[in-house]
Amino acid sequence: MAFRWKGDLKDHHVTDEALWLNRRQIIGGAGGLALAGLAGRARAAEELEPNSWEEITSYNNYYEFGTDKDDPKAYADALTTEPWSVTIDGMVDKPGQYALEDILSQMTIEERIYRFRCVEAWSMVVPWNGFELADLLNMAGVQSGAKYVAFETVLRPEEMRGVSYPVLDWPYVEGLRLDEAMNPLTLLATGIYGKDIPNQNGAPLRLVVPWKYGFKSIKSIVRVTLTDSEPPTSWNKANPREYGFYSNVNPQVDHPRWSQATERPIGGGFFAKRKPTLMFNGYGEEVASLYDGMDLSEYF
Ligand SMILES: Nc1nc2c(c(=O)[nH]1)N[C@H]1C(S)=C(S)[C@@H](COP(=O)(O)O)O[C@H]1N2
Ligand SMILES: [Mo]
Repeated sequence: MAFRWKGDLKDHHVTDEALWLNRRQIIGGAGGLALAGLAGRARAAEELEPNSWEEITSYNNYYEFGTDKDDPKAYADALTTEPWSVTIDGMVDKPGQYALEDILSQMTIEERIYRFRCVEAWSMVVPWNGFELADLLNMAGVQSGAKYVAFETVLRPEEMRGVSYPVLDWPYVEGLRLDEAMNPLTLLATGIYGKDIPNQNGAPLRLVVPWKYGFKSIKSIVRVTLTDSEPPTSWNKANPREYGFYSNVNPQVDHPRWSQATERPIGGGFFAKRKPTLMFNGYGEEVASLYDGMDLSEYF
């Protein structure tokens, strides 16, 4: 079913977190998980307590706007996100430049509450709105030889003050194996708390892969390419010893400079009790089989 997200949003006046919480309570009380106008999906993660809008939108990583956690909120507004189009190319039946509006008119927007865990050992819980990456790939028609999906962030030096510094090799790029990309947990997010996704979180379209570290969730995507070889990824290029292609959340594999066994939930205060990190960020039941037979300390 087609769902015109932006139009519906304005109609429903979903303006803040309090309203969102209230709406969930009402719907929860009626005994259903499905949200009004949204196809809901029962997940253990739905029971997580989400972080506040303020926390989710003011402690960010988006190096195109600076390397400090508060830079994206301060500077990402400079990015023009309308109009927006995404080039889908490589091993697909229908390559081309797709207007985001046209893509959205064919996608079903859902709400998914996912654990989000960063490699620097902090974590949040985010109520995303988005659609399954698999739906976009199926729309473009994946050819039989394709094995990987490569993603690219927009590169606009005149709007992105951080790209004049060579902290990463711009544009930011990421990749997934095709089966990871097709997994129903993998989302392309367009919103948070029922509102349009703010620029600092990757407007208008960003990847969310809940069993992987945060840096896999590439922001402001302009290109999706199907390939038969493993694509380069920004953090792996910058430091291959510290960041692998897979980047699955794994408490047993430490980052060379810090332990990955526990995490600090954002919002609990800096001295809040650290929590043990869960294998695959708690999504093992859904994704562990993707890695059967692989040595995850080698393929980290
Ligand atoms: N284009 C781009 N995407 C990016 C990044 C970036 O610097 N540039 N940072 C990554 C990292 S390291 C993290 S932890 C997450 C942060 O997402 P959030 O700000 O929505 O929490 O975005 C990822 N996506
Ligand atoms: Mo990160």
